Amino acid sequence: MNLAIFTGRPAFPSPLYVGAPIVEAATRRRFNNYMAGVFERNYFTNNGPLVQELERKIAALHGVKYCAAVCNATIAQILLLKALDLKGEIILPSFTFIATAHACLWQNLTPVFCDISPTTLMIDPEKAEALITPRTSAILGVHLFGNVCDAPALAALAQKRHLKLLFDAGHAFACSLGDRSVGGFGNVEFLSFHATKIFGTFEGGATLTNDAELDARIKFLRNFGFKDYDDVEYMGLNGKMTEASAAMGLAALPEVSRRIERCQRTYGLFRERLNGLPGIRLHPVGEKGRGNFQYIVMQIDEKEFGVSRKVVYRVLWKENVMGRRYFYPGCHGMAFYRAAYPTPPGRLPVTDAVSERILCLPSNLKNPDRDVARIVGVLRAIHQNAKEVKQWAVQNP
Ligand code: T4K
Repeated sequence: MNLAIFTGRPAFPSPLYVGAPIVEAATRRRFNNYMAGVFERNYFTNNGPLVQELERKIAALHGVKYCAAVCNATIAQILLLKALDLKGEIILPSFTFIATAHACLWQNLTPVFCDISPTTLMIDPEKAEALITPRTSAILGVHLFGNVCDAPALAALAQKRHLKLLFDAGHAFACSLGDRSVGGFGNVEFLSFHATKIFGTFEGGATLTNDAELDARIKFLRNFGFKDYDDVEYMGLNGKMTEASAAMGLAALPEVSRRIERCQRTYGLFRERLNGLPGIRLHPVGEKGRGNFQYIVMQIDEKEFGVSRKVVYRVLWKENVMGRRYFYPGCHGMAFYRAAYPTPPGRLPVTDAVSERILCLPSNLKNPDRDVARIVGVLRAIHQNAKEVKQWAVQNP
């Protein structure tokens, strides 16, 4: 049997990750040139010229008036929640990266977790409406896996109930719903430029808004709240982006379309090869607008596939295919939130079910044709040897 759990020989000699895009030679050259300028100027942070240039370009790319670049998306979210001076409760999906929930707590907001749609895997506006109370101050939608959530329905709801509307666009760089780009939905959105994103600046993030006052407040807040050299107007923090991160961003920006095309091609290869394999469903990307294909996500139906996601995940790791369970078990299922903000069992049925089935596949492959064929070969072998694989899992807990 052709599986490492039985033969001891993994399909891939070195691990394949869900992770950072391969940085192109041209990007590396441009980065070195930008950095030469940074050393020439001897100016490394505190709203430098490269940060400002990056902000202009990111705003233009997303068709919004204002962009504030910061050191990461978690800080972007903390800053914008503070800038909006939100209080009470905030409604957000539990099916997201933990930072989305944590950042709310830094503004003393109570997170109220909302279930997701089984089709989009993003916040369900109808379920969000049912969670509104007199203490609710905002709804926070999350655009996941390179798709845009139902922002128009959330906008109608926020307007009807006089709530602020924000979006975590950490996964949605350069994405759109129809022809409406991410960045212009709600009061404000924020992006992540973490190394593992389609557009990365090592660490980094940004807020996007068409509200001049809000943008100005975020920019004060990211610089300790300084109004001028000797006075602070707000309780700010240090959220500044460095010139080195901005250099990386400016160097990578010309490649974003090609990166998306490469990811889309890899996604297409997976779709082709997975076709006909029972119990595996590839999550659609870009069906309602422009997607960025940075995450290749599948759901595994244990009954049809023969083996649970939990076991598939373990076998793939043995094969050096480092899939990730984004976002298992959902924020509400993590120890801290179970203790501090317990969610009654069964209140988030779709989140619970999906987080048991989800698996993200490696997407930044050096040789996509060869690697996709081999990854899918491993999945087929698991399915074909389901009984033995399950026995192995029981014997090797
Ligand atoms: N909102 C959403 C929806 C998010 O997904 C995130 C972050 C945020 C907000 C917050 O954004 P930031 O504050 O981070 O800007 C990773 C990332 O660290 C995190 O940014 C990302 N989402 C999340 C989905 O993934 P981990 O804990 O899974 O990271 P780690 O170290 O396990 O790495 C993930 C994979 O990437 C591994 O397979 C290794 C690979 N990798 C990692 C690094 C650091 C690389 O290939 N190159 C690298 O440089 O969180």
